[in-house]
Amino acid sequence: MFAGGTETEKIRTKVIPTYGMHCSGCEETVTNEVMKLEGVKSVKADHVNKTVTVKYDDKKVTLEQLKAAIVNAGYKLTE
Ligand SMILES: [Cu+2]
Repeated sequence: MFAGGTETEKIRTKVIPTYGMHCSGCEETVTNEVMKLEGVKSVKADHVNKTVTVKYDDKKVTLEQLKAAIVNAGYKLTE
């Protein structure tokens, strides 16, 4: 176990169902858009499973902002 982790930074992992991705190009588009947000640690878009998995610091960015970025990239959160 690492020492030195701070309690002020709280990393959450959220799997967001995302529709409209058809290829790795789409995954890249979504990833780039979500990565622009401050506090986002990593993004893994998966067009086969229709999910975007985001690791983020919930003190810096909200789930709503993550969802807005996905919509902004041109994809949908519901079928
Ligand atoms: Cu595509």
